[in-house]
Order: sequence, then C-alpha cells, then structure tokens
Amino acid sequence: MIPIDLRSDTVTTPTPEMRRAMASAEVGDDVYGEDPTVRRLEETAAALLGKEAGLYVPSGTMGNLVAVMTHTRRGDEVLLEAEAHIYYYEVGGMAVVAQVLPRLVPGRRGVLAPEDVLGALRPANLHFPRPTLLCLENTHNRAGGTVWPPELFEAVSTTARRAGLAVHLDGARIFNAAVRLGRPAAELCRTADSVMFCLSKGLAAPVGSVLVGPADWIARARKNRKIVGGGLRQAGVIAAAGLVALETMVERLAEDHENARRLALGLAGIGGLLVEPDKVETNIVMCDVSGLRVTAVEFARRQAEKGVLANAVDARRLRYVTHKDVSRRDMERAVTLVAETASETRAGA
Ligand code: TLP
Repeated sequence: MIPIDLRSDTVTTPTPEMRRAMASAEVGDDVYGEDPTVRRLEETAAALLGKEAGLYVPSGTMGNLVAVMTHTRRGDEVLLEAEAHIYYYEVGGMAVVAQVLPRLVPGRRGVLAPEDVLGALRPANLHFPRPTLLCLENTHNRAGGTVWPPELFEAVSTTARRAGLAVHLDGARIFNAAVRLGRPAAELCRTADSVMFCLSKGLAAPVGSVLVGPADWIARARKNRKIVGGGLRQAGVIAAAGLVALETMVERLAEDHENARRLALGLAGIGGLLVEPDKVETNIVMCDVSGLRVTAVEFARRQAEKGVLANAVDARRLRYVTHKDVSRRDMERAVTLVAETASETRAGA
C-alpha cells in the first residue's frame, strides 16, 4: 500500500502541466542574465509580492542565506523569533557563511509584538554588536503554520525599520498565509525589505525559491548567490515549473487547509493525543503525544509501519503537513491508522 506522506509539503511532485512547460522551456545562460524563462519568473514573483526585482535560487535555505549576507556585515547582530527556521533548520549558515550573531526573541506562536523588538534592541555601546536585521517568518513552520495578523506584521516591521534595522521575511509559505486571509501576498509583505518564498512546497514545483526586494539590493544579492554557488545556467528548465506553480497552484492551497482542519479534528478525538483544531490555520497540524508511553520519534516510526508518514519535531510533538498529493479520503484513512497506533502505545496497552 502507498503510504500517506504527511512529512512535508516539499514531497509534492510536479503536475503534468509543469512537466510540459519544463520540456518546452525557452532557455539561456542565466549567469549572463540570458535565460528568458528565469527572467520571467523573477519578474512575475517580484510583481506578485509588490517588490522591484527577483532572484531565482535553488532552495529556500539559499534564499534566506543570501538575504542575510546581503543585509548584513560580518559581526552584525540579527534578531530572529526564537523558533525561526533560519535559526533552527538552516545548519547555522548565518553563522558559518554570513558570520553574523543571532539574537533570539521568544514569540507567541511564532509572532512578535513591537515591544519584543524594542526590548531586544540595546543602545549603541562599545561592547555590543551592531543590530542590522530582523528576520520574520510567515507562515511560521515550528509554530504550526500560523499566520501573522497583517496589522501586527506591519507594526513590528515598521518598529524595526524605524530603529534602523532591515526586515527580511522568510515567506516560504507566504501564499498559504495569503489564501488563508483572502488577501494578496503583496499586502502581507509591504513593510518587509526583502522576502523569500518557496515554489517547491505547497505550490508543488520540483525545485526553487525566489528572493525579492529593491532592484539595487537584488543586484547585490545576485553576487552573493554566485558566492554560494547558486549561479545556475539553463535554469529555465526548472523555472518553467515555477511559473506554472504561480499561475495554477496558489488558490488550491485552500484545499490543503481544509484537509489539515479535517485531520486535526480527527486526531483530536484520539485518546492520548493533544491536537488543537482551532489553532490549525493553514496546512500544518501539530500533535502532542505526551499522553502516550512513547516519544514522538517512536510514535512516528510505529505509524509509518501502518502507512502514515510524519516527522517528529521534538521529543513529544509530531508535525503533519497536507499538500496536493494527499486527498480528503487519505485524511480519513490517516486518522484510522493513527488511532490504531495510539491504542497500541497508550499507558497500560
Ligand atoms: N522547511 C522544511 C524543513 O527544512 C523543515 C519543511 O519540511 O518544512 N523557511 C521555512 C519556513 C521552511 O519551512 C523551509 C523548509 C525553508 C525555509 C527552507 O526551504 P528549502 O527546504 O527549500 O531549503
């Protein structure tokens, strides 16, 4: 039986329309700026997010790293929400390559208030590193796909900018936020200086992310992309799928959100699991297994044997992510199989 793969929306495969576009893509050498498909993708992405220019990058990790490199100088301090993907999951690239110092600011479900930013900023002093950048994340991965209230995002980013910091948005799943709120993505990024978003998650393109921002800043980011080996050649072959993703895959994210809600409601009814369906805003469901006699890693292993794949995100929580390659029926089957796993791992079972 084919497993129900809820490890991530990164597991999505390209649509037939994407494969056709890839096969017939017009290409050129993108390092010379001569790939027309890449250029079209960069322009389309920038326009969608309300920024001047775009830069196609192979991954979200590279997009965020190039953004940090371009906004900072060695030794600068970068403020991040404490559970930020850039800090948690990007192998310390900001320290290894950009050589900046992360300063973590605890948020509430991934979201900060202006006072959190002001509280983390120290007056200029000989002893302190220079704070130059604030990184925010929308939707927030480790908080469970939470969406920033747009007014709060504006207030926090405006506060940071008034204090002289640039604001970078890790918008890997910004279109999930836009669809959830029913607002254009550009509106959610207005007060960010730069934004990275992924084509290869819920939008189902096989490869790629785009970094957008002011034209002169993107020109500098292009040099930094070259430093980290991200200067691609006939990349139009993959960028073509990214264009199809933007044209055809955004609105359907609502289905993923609906499936996540259904999954959460089903899981919430299983003894020993703690799931809060009211807190599921997009396509990520967090599930706490503290009520069972196994760790999250062990629970993940046992449910995988039954045919449901999900990742443990810490000792007691699993993350289930919905996407275009799982259906409403898969959600029902997943709930049944997770319930079986839970009944075998409850205290006394
Ligand atoms: N996230 C992946 C894993 O790295 C955890 C996932 O399965 O969710 N920003 C955010 C908010 C992300 O969730 C991710 C990927 C990235 C950046 C990095 O993107 P890639 O995987 O393209 O380097």
